[in-house]
Amino acid sequence: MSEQVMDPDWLVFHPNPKKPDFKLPEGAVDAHCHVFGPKDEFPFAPERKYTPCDAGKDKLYELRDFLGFTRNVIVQATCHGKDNRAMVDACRSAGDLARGIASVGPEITEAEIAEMDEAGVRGVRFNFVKRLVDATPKEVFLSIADKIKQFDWHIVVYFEAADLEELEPFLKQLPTTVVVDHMGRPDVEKGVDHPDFQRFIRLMEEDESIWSKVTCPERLTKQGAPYDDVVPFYQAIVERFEDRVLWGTDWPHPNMKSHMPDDGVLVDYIPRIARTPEQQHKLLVDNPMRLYWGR
Ligand code: 0GY
Repeated sequence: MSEQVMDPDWLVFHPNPKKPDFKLPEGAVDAHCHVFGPKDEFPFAPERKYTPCDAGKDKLYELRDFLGFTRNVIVQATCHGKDNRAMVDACRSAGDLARGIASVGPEITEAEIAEMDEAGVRGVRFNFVKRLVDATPKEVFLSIADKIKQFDWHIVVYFEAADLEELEPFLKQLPTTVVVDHMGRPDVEKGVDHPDFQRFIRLMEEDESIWSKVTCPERLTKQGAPYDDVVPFYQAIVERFEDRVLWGTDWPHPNMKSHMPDDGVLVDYIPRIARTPEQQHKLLVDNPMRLYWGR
């Protein structure tokens, strides 16, 4: 897959989102978003599983300002593989207003980690979603974890609900804070009480180093907007673990096939995830600031 041509079924991010009615607290962080290219400057990786549209830092920061966010955490997207240049460039050009999560291999050196740290990177992502990446052996992930822990970085993991049972011992073994993307992607049709989601809740109860992103209703919903079917899942997590949750737009929404969400509508959904102003402040300001700007 070397040609840098957008996939024919690719949905491009919303061209003109609504201005949110929900007023974000001062200093709010969009703690899960990506940059794609632009491909002429930062080509997509040969091993990628999809070829997206361009969605560079300028567009991301325009959206940040329009929605009322102050800061971003930019997660390396799989279409860039382990070439972190687009993400690092975006972090550097935002000054202190962006942090990054990288994808790296076991060959990463301390000097390379230190250089990314200086640019604002604060962690690595381990991806277990089979449609996005080829599998990486757990020993390889553990060796990466061992290298990054000295930098006080943490680990973001992306997996699907059915895989948690197999992954649980590995997650407990990781030596840093572990942030789970999109609550481990529960199957919302199965309900909050299903053993797969209960396993995730139990894991967070047992292991205080595990955090959750309460993100992506547009990905998890089976009913579509206004995403009523996902609300109980968010509330189950936020009510129990309000000090260990993060929120982000997921702009530019890779691999959305059903519809492209309006980012302003996603911001307006936040009060259904975190119901009180105190919970909203923790979710959008205190928690991401502690994890990403704490030093
Ligand atoms: C997400 C979700 C997806 C993709 C990626 O890095 C990526 O390619 O994260 C997805 O397709 O579910 O978290 O943005």
